[in-house]
Amino acid sequence: MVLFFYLKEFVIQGIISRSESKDYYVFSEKDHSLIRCSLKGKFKKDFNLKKDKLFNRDFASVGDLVLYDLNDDGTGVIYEILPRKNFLSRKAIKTRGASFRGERLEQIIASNIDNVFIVTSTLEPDFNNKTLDRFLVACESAHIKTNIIINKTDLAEELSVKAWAELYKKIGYRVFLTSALDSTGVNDLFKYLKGKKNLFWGQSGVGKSTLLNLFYPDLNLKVGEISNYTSKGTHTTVTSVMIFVGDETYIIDTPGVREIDPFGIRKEDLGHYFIEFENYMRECKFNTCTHHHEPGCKVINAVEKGDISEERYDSYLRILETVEKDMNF
Ligand SMILES: Nc1nc2c(ncn2[C@@H]2O[C@H](COP(=O)(O)OP(=O)(O)O)[C@@H](O)[C@H]2O)c(=O)[nH]1
Ligand SMILES: [Mg+2]
Ligand SMILES: [Zn+2]
Repeated sequence: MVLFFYLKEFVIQGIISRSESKDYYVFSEKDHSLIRCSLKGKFKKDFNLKKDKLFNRDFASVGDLVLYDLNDDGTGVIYEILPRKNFLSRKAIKTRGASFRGERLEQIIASNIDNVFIVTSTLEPDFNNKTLDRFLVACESAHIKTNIIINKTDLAEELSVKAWAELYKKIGYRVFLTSALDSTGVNDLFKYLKGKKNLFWGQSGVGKSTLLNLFYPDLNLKVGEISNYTSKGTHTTVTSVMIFVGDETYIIDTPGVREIDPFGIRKEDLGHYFIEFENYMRECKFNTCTHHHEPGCKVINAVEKGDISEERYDSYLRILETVEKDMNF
């Protein structure tokens, strides 16, 4: 018993802020300084068993609560990753030699998140509801509180996206209309970040980093990073970065992506992640209904009556086509 208490004194907990090749930078619980850590050998042993490169990156993710020991030189060794409250992921992009048996692997974006903000823009890039819905499905399947930002309102002459904003509000999402250029709507958004771990996600170029720099001028996040490909066309492993901004508040900026595929979703479960389908789905004749063609489908019925938007249903059908592709259940 005495020994137990003695050891407990030396347990140091932290949160992974970012990874860089084999190193993980961990916020120390005490003062939020960043400690460069390596992973203890036992994790690597597990990795070798998988014989797969991508698993290496996904062992520990940004946002993970970890326990680590300090070395004399101030670096650390992570010896335990605590269970995740949640984690956000996507299908990993196809990388030659990265997968075995041909399936697409899961890439974790971050874990232990309180709020996701899916950032879109009115123009440059054009607002794309299908892309937004793919991001929403990924968030809903991770059971994380999800919000929508439509940025660059200064570019849209008369707010062409207003109908979209109304649609998503009606479904139940909080929708923020912002312009990082003239600061429209940003104060309202700012209030929701306090005391939470907030992840900003969305296509590249929509203004994630610009918005975050506006909230926290000290951040100096790089703006205009179009993709995670270098000028030579090679893929660089840019990952998410978690930053502590004071007041128990953290933000996670994510690297540029063009599209995402939600990971690990079965056809019969997809409807749950279109949150307005939920009430109708319960009444479908078959409990394995995929709301595609089945007789007695109440979702199809609601689309016909105009209670579910055709655009959302159309998105649903498109994702349904691809959701189990390359999967290995
Ligand atoms: N007009 C306008 N441009 C913006 C706005 N927000 C960001 N931008 C520009 O959009 C480009 C991409 O911004 P960035 O923050 O790097 O996007 P990210 O890839 O989502 O992080 C940059 O040139 C920004 O200056 C906005 O509200 N209005
Ligand atoms: Mg960015
Ligand atoms: Zn149905």
